[in-house]
Amino acid sequence: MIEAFVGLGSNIEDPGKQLDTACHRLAALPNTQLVALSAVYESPPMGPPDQPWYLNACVRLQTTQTPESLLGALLAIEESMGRVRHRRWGERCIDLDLLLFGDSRIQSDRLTLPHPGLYIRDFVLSPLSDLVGSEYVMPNGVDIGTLLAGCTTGSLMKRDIQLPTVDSLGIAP
Ligand code: A4P
Ligand code: MG
Repeated sequence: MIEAFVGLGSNIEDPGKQLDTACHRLAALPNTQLVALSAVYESPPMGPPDQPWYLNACVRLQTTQTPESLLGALLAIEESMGRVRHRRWGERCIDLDLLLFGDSRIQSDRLTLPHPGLYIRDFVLSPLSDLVGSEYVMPNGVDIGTLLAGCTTGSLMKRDIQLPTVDSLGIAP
């Protein structure tokens, strides 16, 4: 089993509900267990400012899939949830980013690992920190706490939105 982390984001069509639905679909992936979920965070959009604020979260998976097959599964979930690509960094009902896949480093047309935005986005680092702790050392050799201190936006807020529990997803580790 390889450990993988997936970042979830949504800013249209009831974002809290979208994150909930995505968690259920991630938990149903073949050869994969969803073992932990972060809190939910809200932040202003990175990118075009004329779009709603985002909700973000992160989940921890254990999987025997390959990175490429897991990415394909994430894109299939996005499609099944009706994602339409409008513009770069634009509004989306669901975005599923493969943040880390074990210690894989990949740079291909289709997949970059670790995810290129990982080290500089508080809306990715804070939920990830919920799952691994702020002292966790990232593949670039820097711990999450230090990376978070270097993020400039400072507008991230934890929201009182409950994602499903691992038990309620029916797949207790
Ligand atoms: N791709 C390559 N590597 C990966 C990976 N590690 N995980 C490729 C996921 N996908 C990866 O993705 C385009 C292609 O990236 C995929 O087909 C896949 O083959 P996309 O989701 O269609 O494109 P995008 O999301 O519009 O662009 P980009 O640059 O991936 O944006 P991000 O990084 O996903 O950021 N503001 C806030 N506050 N919170 C957010 O979550 N998200 C974004 C999008 C913009 N602003 C935001 C947020
Ligand atoms: Mg994406």
